[in-house]
Amino acid sequence: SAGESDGGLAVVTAKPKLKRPSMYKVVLLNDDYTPMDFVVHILETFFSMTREKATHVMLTVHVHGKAVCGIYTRDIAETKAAQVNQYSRENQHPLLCEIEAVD
Ligand code: TYC
Repeated sequence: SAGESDGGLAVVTAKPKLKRPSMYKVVLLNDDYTPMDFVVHILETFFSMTREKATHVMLTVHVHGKAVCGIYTRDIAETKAAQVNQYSRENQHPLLCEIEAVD
């Protein structure tokens, strides 16, 4: 604390140095083998998308090679990507989810 010679009644003037956390995109990558229905299921389950939104994002990945599923703090983004990759492997699909820093 600032001010040690006042018997505990200092006006503490230190500024709280708060930084917004760095944000990370969770990105889904295309492959030739994962069924479209499984990708839609992933987007509904792990990213709380409606069927319509999930279908649109899945088709964006299918056509363009990748798409952003969501933007989160680093810990949440890492956990989402790890959960998607583990669940995909458990179901024997090669689907890949990655994170990348927001510019
Ligand atoms: N390209 C896959 C297919 O034709 C579908 C697919 C979409 C796979 C999105 C992965 O992230 C993905 N069955």
